[in-house]
Amino acid sequence: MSKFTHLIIFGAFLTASSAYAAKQQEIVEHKLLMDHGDGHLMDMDGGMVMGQNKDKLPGGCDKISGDEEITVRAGHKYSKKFPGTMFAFDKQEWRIKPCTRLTVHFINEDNIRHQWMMHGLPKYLYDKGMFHLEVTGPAKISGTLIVPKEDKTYLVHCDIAQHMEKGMKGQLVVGKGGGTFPSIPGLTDFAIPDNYGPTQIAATTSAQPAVTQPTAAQPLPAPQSSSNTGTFIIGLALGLFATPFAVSNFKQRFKGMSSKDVVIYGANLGKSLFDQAVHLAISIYRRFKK
Ligand SMILES: [Cu+2]
Repeated sequence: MSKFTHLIIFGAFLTASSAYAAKQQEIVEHKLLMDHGDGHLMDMDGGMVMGQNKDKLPGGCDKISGDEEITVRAGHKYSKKFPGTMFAFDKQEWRIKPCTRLTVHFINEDNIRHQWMMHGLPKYLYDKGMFHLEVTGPAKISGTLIVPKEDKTYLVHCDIAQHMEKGMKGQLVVGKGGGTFPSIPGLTDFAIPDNYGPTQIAATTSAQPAVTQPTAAQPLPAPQSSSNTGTFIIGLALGLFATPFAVSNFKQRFKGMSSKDVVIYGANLGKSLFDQAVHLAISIYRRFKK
């Protein structure tokens, strides 16, 4: 075989193997994290744990009641069952007994950054009341915390801009829980409901105000077909008034130009004016045809 044939075979092999690798989308596990103290761990590849706590007991817990592990998956594909969302966790609620030592394995399946961020923890144990896992995917990262004794519902979300608003939101319920959060996909009511129902379409076509819809969900009225023509006429009028100024401008502009350049310039200007005139004629014709 010639050198050239070898090269082609090698190239084909490379293409096939890289395509296979892309299809597999291997989950990288971030295990070797550097401990920065106060439960803050990170590595140079963007893996981060904040609020790690394996041994400090929250107030009221005599001992760790038990060890639990949950695996949370994050990705665009989990949002598909929730209309109007773009991102989601595979589950929207986790239930844990008080004083449990909880290890969260967070698997980000997207090729972007996601977080599993829990809020409302006691600040004497958790900086800013947060426990937080973060990684650029596809990757896996794990962290551990001890949940307090009180019955409480904790907000969990991804804090990357717009990810929570687009669906990456859930809640961790300790004991019986307490309180609810709005807009958790499939779980709680939306703070601002989206509307994909037929009433919306009916309201738009009949141009009658939909009484039942909140104002925030109201669509803008469809632009009137005549408004374009109106704008154009105003523009044309302005253009005519401005012509004397334009002429003096042109005189200065043509200084030093050869006659050929002036002719080309004029031809281009003439063409654009002609196009506009045609456009005007067509819109006027359409208007009267109705
Ligand atoms: Cu995210």
